[in-house]
Amino acid sequence: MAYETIIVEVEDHVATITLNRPDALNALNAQLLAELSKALIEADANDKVRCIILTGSAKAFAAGADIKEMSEKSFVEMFLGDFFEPAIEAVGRVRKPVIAAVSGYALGGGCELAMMCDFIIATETAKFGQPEINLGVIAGMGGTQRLTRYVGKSKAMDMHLTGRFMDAEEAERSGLVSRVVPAKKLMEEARQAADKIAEKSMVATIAAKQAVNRSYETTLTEGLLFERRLFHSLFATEDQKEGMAAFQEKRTAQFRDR
Ligand code: CO8
Repeated sequence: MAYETIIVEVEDHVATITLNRPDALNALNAQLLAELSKALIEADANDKVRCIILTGSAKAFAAGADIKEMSEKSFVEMFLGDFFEPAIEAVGRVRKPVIAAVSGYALGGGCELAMMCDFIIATETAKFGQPEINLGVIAGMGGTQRLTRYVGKSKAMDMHLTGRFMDAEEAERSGLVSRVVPAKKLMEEARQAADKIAEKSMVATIAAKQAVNRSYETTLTEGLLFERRLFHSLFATEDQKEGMAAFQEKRTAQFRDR
C-alpha cells in the first residue's frame, strides 16, 4: 500500500517506518496514526521482518498529536472518534521488537509513541517532553503512566506539571533512553541494534519481550513465575540446543526459529 504520511522500507530483516509529515514536525494526525497502525501490523506479519525501527526526521521524531486537527473537537467527538486507539493498540500488539530512533523533538504523543516502543535510541539533539499542560490538557496516550514507570514519580511530575523538555543527556541518565549517539550515527546505531536482534532466535526474542513487559503488569512473584515458565519452555526449542551447542563448540549459533 502507498502511504502518504509515513515511509516504510524493508531491508534484509529490518523494517524501518519513518514518520513523514515534515511541515508539521511529524505531528500525529488521524491519517498518520491509521497508516502507522497498518504498517506496524504488516511488518509484524511479514515473515522476513525480525525487527522494526520507528523513526522521524532530524528535527522531530514527532511533536505530538496534531493540535490543529484536535483543537475544535468536542468531548463527544474525541470520545467516540478515539482516533489514537488503533495506533496504541497496534504498537501494543506487535510481537517483534520495535526500536524508537529519536532525533529532535519527541513531545506529547510523540514522546508517548517512543515510550510504547521496546527501547529508545536517541541523538544528542533529542528533546523529550509532555507539554500538554501548556495547551490546557494532559497526556492521553500513556504519558502519565509510562513516563512515571521509566523515570520515577518526581521527574514525571516535573515534566507533566511544568511542561519542560528533557534533553538527551538527562533522558539517558533517567533511564528513558537506552543509548545516546551523535545525530549522524542514529540510523547506523539503530540498524546495528536491529541486526543484532535479527540474528537471535525469534522464539527467545519474543519470550524476552513478553517477560520484560510483564514486569509492568504484575507482582514480582507472578512476574518471576512467568519468566521461569518461559525459560523452561525454551528448552523445548531446537534453538536452545543449537545456542548451547554452539557455545561449547566455540562457533556462532545458527538459529532457525524452531
Ligand atoms: N500539531 C500540529 N502542528 C504542529 C505541532 C503539533 N503538535 N507541532 C508543530 N507543528 C507545526 C507548527 O504549527 C508549524 O506549522 P506552520 O509552519 O504551518 O505554522 C510547524 O509544525 C513548525 O513548527 P514551529 O514553527 O512551531 O517550529 P519551532 O522550531 O519554532 O518549534 C516546537 C518546535 C517547540 C516543537 C513547537 O512546534 C511546539 O511546541 N509544538 C507543539 C508541541 C506540543 O505541544 N505537543 C503536544 C501536543 S498535544 C498531544 O500530543 C496529546 C497527545 C495525547 C492524545 C491522546 C488522545 C486520546
